[in-house]
Amino acid sequence: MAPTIDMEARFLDYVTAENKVEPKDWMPEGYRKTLVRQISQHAHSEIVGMLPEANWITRAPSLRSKLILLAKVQDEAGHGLYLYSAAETLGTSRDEMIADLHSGKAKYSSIFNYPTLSWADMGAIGWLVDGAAIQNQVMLCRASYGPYSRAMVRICKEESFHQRQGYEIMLHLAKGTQEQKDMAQDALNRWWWPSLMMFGPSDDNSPNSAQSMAWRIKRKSNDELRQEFVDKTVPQAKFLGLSIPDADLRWNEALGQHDFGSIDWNEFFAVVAGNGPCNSERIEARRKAHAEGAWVREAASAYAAKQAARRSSAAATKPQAA
Ligand code: BYC
Repeated sequence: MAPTIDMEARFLDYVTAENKVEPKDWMPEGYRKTLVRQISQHAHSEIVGMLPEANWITRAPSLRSKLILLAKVQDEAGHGLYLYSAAETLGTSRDEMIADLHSGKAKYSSIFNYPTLSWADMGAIGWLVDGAAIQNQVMLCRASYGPYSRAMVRICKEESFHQRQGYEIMLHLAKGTQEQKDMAQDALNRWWWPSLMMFGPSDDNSPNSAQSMAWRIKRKSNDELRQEFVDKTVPQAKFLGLSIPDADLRWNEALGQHDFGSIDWNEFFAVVAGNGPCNSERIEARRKAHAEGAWVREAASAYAAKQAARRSSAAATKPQAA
């Protein structure tokens, strides 16, 4: 049935009244496409995001930190799986989504284009990257699409643990020797601006925001969330005794928030266009892992087919009740 203007208007009223949309409900094609784009990009980010952290599992400085990092990286895999499942409810297959990541058609978060050069980067990622992710994702727990919002509730709980894990590493280093403090400062210097870029382009340059907010997918704008993140993170850096690498950062009494310097949008758009420093390495690692996992997918499908055949032959031979 072709959608009518009336159906679109009723849909808008429905989501404006804070009702959840479920997979079998009618929805505008643009709503479906926006969700597939955003949720699959989010899923890809979780999976690609495992790579820079996995780089440090074998080099974690203690058994305790190794176990925690391992658990965190496994959590990211889980987040990717909840999100791929949520996107599948919109009628897109996981194979299609993964093929789009591997071909470069689908994006993943710009932040995972940067290399992890020292152990302090594990702290900076947890503190800043997971901190930015929580800032953005708490609003997504109220997204109008039911499967996405429910996946986000669990993801946010785990992200809070990740953020604390990162802050603990930073605290340890910042209160340690001068060399450790320098490592922590260097990590903050390198991750600060890319973390601010995670929130996406500024509001006047964000083509999807207005419609996504009208549909109650996004609940706050990119700039609003970025500002909240800066205001929350500045006192945390102060507590660590580290300096945020921004000469223009200062408290604005009149506005009750921090002013901060301008983001290098040329760098952001270059990364998003596929020219990030680690993009080819990340995509190559994902392609390789997918190819090497083919036998697992084949074995799982063969097992599922065998179980289904057993169930149907058992049903056929079961004596019928009189
Ligand atoms: N990176 O109109 P806009 C994590 C794209 S995982 C790359 O504002 P929208 C973690 C955007 O897709 C964190 N691309 O878009 C994992 C759009 O592209 P199209 C991931 C970006 O969607 C492991 C274009 O730019 N979080 O935390 O309204 C370990 C215009 O932007 C980025 C999510 O995915 C970017 N940073 O708003 C540790 C959250 N920003 O139209 C941690 C869910 C923008 O050409 N996503 N683009 O396809 C969202 O909330 C929204 O999609 C965004 C962007 C706020 C990111």
